[in-house]
Amino acid sequence: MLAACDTFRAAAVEQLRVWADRAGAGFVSGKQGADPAGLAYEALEKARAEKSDVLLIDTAGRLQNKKDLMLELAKILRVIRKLDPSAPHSVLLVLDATVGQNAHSQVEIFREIVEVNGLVITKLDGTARGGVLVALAERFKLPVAAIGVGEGIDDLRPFDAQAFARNLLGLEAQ
Ligand SMILES: Nc1nc2c(ncn2[C@@H]2O[C@H](COP(=O)(O)OP(=O)(O)OP(=O)(O)O)[C@@H](O)[C@H]2O)c(=O)[nH]1
Ligand SMILES: [Mg+2]
Repeated sequence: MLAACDTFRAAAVEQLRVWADRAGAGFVSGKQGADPAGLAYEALEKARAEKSDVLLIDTAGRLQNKKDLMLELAKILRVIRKLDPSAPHSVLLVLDATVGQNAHSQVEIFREIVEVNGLVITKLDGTARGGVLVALAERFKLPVAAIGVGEGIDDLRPFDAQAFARNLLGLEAQ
């Protein structure tokens, strides 16, 4: 099930609804501007009631220097823990590879607010900056959960270190 907790950006909900439909997943959304934490709580209740295997809570993109938005992220965690103290079972930080070295400060600051335990690096198709992933892995010891190499449904791929390293060096896939 997908929960559209980016209630901030106007098109975010409809965009996610399309992906939920394509993937055959359940979908939970609220009004624009609704409290993301309250919505996440409702989504977790619904996912449990419907016995969904996985609930993905999509939160709004934010710059790490926006204090209120960072605190909002912490609130989402506090609120869903009222239903399940062990939630969330995974916190993935999605980084756009085109930001290059700026990714370091993003990971650093997000980790102070929430327990990030995996990275997703997108837009590796459009950049020669994929090397930042190596630096992040080395520095933060965070697993890379997935990489994005395009806009299609199959373009969010599991990360394969060997294949990624060969590609980075311009070697053929094995
Ligand atoms: N080429 C390419 N485009 C991508 C990739 N991942 C996402 N996009 C496109 O980038 C745009 C933004 O993607 P979103 O998924 O909305 O990004 P987001 O991280 O949710 O953005 P915010 O929530 O607004 O911060 C969309 O048009 C996507 O189709 C990728 O790996 N490669
Ligand atoms: Mg988004």
